[in-house]
Amino acid sequence: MPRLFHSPNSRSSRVIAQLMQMGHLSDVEVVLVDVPRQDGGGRRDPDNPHPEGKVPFLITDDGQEVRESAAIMMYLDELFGQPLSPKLGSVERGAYLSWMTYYGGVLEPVLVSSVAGFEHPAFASTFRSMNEIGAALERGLGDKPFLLGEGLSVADILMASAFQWAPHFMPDSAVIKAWLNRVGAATDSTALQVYEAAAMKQLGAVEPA
Ligand SMILES: N[C@@H](CCC(=O)N[C@@H](CS)C(=O)NCC(=O)O)C(=O)O
Repeated sequence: MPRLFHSPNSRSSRVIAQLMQMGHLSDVEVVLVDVPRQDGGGRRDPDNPHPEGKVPFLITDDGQEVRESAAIMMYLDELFGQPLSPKLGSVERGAYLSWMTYYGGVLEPVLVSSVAGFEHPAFASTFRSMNEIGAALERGLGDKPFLLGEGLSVADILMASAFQWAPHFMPDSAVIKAWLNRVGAATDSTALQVYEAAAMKQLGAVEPA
């Protein structure tokens, strides 16, 4: 069974959301680990094998290490028969790969720099800004309910997670807000919250006094 290193209410929560959506949460061993939190709480967990102590982190059945949310989400989707992504050779495949790499290559750095209030010409010329991200999402969505068409995909779960984490940086766009609402409605946020609350409690219980 693959082992997923997860810390509740963190970037690994979207992997839990994906596994729930696919109905395969019980097919992965979820190992709860602590991480340092923005509020000064938490700690680097010695039980987390990620070389920098981050989550999510996946160890496959063959002992291979997979890092980065997008890679882990694509790996797990493929492992369980691609219920949440277009198959190889299908027309949406290019858009799917684009969104999955756009997340880590552009959205995450731009969002974090916005949250940090960091500005630099070299940064802006490399990644652009939240304005371009808003435009890319509006253009990508067009009239479609989800990024790749009629159905929810891991691209929606990953891209939307950024704005679920930082709602105040959500582009001021009716199209994007409606999409985020659709992603929320298509996923079971209550089940995730219940899972995360229990995980938080469990994690607290294993922390040293
Ligand atoms: N780009 C990475 C980011 C991973 C990341 O920064 N995770 C945070 C959790 S929200 C973490 O583990 N922080 C702990 C630390 O920085 O030590 C991904 O999406 O997988």
